[in-house]
Amino acid sequence: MRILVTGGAGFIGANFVRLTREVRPEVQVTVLDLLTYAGNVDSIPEGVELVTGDVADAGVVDALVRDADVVVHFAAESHNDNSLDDPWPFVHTNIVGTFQLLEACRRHGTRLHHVSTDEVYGDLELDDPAKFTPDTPYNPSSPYSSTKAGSDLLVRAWVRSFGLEATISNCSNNYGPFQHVEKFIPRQITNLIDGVRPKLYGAGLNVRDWIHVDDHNRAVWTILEHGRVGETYLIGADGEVDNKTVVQTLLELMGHAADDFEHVADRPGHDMRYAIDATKLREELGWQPQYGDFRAGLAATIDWYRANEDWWRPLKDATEAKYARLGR
Ligand code: NAD
Ligand code: TDX
Repeated sequence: MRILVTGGAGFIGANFVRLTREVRPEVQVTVLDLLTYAGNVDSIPEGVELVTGDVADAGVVDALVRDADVVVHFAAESHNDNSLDDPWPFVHTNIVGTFQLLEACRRHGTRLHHVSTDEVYGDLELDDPAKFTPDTPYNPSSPYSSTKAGSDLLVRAWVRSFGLEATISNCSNNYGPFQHVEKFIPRQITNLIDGVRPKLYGAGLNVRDWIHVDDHNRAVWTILEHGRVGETYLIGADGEVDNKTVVQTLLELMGHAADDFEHVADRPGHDMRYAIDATKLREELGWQPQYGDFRAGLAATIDWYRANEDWWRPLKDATEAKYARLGR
């Protein structure tokens, strides 16, 4: 099998390539990645073919899709704070890029798996007993989540109108190695390594449904192998935790007092809570998460950032300069 992985130099895509080498060594992997600020060649294991190019470039995409049996589409602009600062790259990559990929898959009759997010469903109240299901109406809040929602709708339309063989997954917040230091957990770990206090947006009551990146990527493989074409699968591991508790756990694991953090300005339009009901994935396809213990997963992630300072150090100053400009 020849598989094209878009965004394979980013956090989840690179972990997907690494997992694939481990669990499906016979699969031939090609990565298409623009190597934006979020892409890092050092995240891709040796021996994997990397094509540096734009998923919105029809010519590049057509040639790669023609040679692939399956496409897994991770490439995206992925950070909410950036989308509030400058939305255009999100429209370009998430909407136009997905469109070009869909057209190439249509021309060549290629199977596509589209990787998306739970943020397309908007947010939930803290005391709402509900979780997101595949029937929850789309209600995105930010330029990031609205462009991801738009890309999902394009995929659905290409399935229905053109018979494209595609599946979609919407996953909750991922953590693990190789995540950019702009994101919540790596930002606080690397701040603490640098002797800087963690920064909590607003009161820190917002809840995210954390899943280890390998559990996400194993679910993607499960959907590729057993998922029904045209279906949407929600991926989540029942990992709801509020941001303040995440920061306090990191502080404790790294040997600091539980109140050694600071509150900073809140994110505009900040979604309150995400929560995934993954019953369909669990019952129809038999997937189960392997990382049940979030605290242990955080400890392993801290160890990874401590051991891999060469990987994140070059990103840190520019990231914090951007946050200083945004007042966060
Ligand atoms: P990331 O920002 O770490 O990586 C994105 C990758 O895409 C980078 O390597 C970047 O260089 C590449 N890229 C950006 N624009 C491109 C373009 N025009 N052409 C080719 N490559 C381009 O993101 P991530 O956290 O790894 O997220 C991967 C996917 O998973 C995204 O589609 C995201 O919406 C989705 N997702 C992420 C999470 C999460 O918690 N991080 C949760 C659910 C879904
Ligand atoms: O310094 C911070 N302090 C803080 O309190 C940062 C960077 C974030 N936060 C808060 C905001 C969120 O409530 O932490 C939470 C997580 O923030 P992010 O890491 O920016 O993730 P989020 O906005 O929840 O989106 C993530 O999950 C869904 C990914 O970035 C998306 O790509 C994915 O679709």
